[in-house]
Amino acid sequence: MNNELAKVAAAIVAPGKGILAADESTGTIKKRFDTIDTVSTTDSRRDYREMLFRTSDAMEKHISGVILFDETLRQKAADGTPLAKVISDTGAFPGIKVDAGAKPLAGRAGETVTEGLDGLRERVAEYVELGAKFAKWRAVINIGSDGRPSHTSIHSNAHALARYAAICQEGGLVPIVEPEVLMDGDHDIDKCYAVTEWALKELYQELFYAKVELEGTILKPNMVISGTEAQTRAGVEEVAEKTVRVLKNCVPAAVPGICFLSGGQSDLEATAHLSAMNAGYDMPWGLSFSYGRALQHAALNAWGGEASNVDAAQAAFRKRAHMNSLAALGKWSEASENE
Ligand code: 5MM
Repeated sequence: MNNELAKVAAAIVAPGKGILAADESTGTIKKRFDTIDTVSTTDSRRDYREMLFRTSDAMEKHISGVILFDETLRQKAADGTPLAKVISDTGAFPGIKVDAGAKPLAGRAGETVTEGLDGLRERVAEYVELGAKFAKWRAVINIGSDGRPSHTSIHSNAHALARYAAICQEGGLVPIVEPEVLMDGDHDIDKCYAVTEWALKELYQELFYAKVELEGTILKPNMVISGTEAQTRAGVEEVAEKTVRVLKNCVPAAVPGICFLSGGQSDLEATAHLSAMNAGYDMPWGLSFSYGRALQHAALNAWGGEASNVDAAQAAFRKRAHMNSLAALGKWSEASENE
């Protein structure tokens, strides 16, 4: 077992800590900036992300790792300090998204397979030089009444995740494996359970075949949740119970940590669900967050692209980081939001 990888993975899920997912690709961050009427440029992306990484109290106390896009890992703060150093100075690990995105899966309309394995060994070596300690690869699984997901989608994505994870471990990065079952659709929570179970069973089978050491990995899954257009929506306790049940059925205890994506849940839903799981269940792994939107949404809106709003935006980020830290400890309640 590679002890260094195991140490980093364990530190990512230290009690009350979780990950800030700030790895939006250029297209996605433009969409986010469009919502606040801000032009996405190299500098505006740098200013926004630097503002988050320099949020005192949030980073040091609640954030163990930050997932970056390639551009950000190479960028310097306004004062010339590499952004990776700004992050590591707070005690958090810089991480890197290494996939090249979800691309159409030939022969399977509406489904994708995540690409990016070509040249990955060489990129991992460079990212280690640039200071990254962990990596992330996101697979996207769609649910649809037209037979989605197909076995091809589940299998191809799990296979790619396992090949990515093995290359990362060989090169010295902790792989975060992210098989995201999307919330999009009118399916109920039990359909989400069934598809999540299938995706996770296939993933751990492929990780085994690829000889990935589970102690040096982190899982980033979706929660088991109703589709966004579902006629009835499962409540917090049902989401917590079914999510913990599927994870206990599929994820070996050797995995040190599970950090959820937020997937389009509201900020409060993402926090409430995580807290209910940690408060109500004994689990063999650390259970925390790796949120993008649910950590950044309030801060992005408060910032609005204006330097004069930096204090308000940092206060908004600090608050969501604190609330999700409480949730990772199972200590959040609605009252916490007003304290
Ligand atoms: C932050 O968004 C990440 C990058 O998305 P694109 O590759 O589409 O630009 C995304 O992978 C993210 O890390 C996860 O989906 C979790 O983010 P959310 O917003 O679902 O918590």
